[in-house]
Amino acid sequence: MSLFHWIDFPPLGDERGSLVALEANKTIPFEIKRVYYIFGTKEGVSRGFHAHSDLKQVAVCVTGSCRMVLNNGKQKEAVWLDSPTKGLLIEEMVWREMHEFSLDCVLLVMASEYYDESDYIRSYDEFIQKVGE
Ligand code: T46
Repeated sequence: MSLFHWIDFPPLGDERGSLVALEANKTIPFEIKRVYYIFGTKEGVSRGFHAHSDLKQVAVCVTGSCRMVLNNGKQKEAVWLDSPTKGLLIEEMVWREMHEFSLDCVLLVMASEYYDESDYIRSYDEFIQKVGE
């Protein structure tokens, strides 16, 4: 199971500024069923601490930055999300934690499935057991 892939979003800029267009099954490699965004995260607060059994997501910091730590049970890597033209593709069975949100951070996430709490694995011990199966 791969940890993550970066997707470069082509900036459609002109003299007025920049624009990014994201299309399902094109720029984003799945049918987008849900979009959510995280903003106003308080200083020093971390989020995430879970994996998903069956969910693909692309996350992009449209403003500001945060650090994401990804772990598939075999490898662990930290990446900075700090560009509105770089999306992070995270597939299923990857433990994720988000730290060091800048005060202006807006983390936009496109998801391949509707919200389903039963898809979350919120216990790290359970996650390690499942990836070992
Ligand atoms: C993820 C990371 C990057 C909903 O009702 N609908 C939704 O679509 C979402 C995403 C959340 N919620 C509810 C569930 C909780 O009561 O919103 C509350 C906060 O969610 P959570 O604690 O899971 O938020 P994060 O920031 O820890 O994780 C989120 C996503 O849930 C998760 O899928 O990969 O961002």
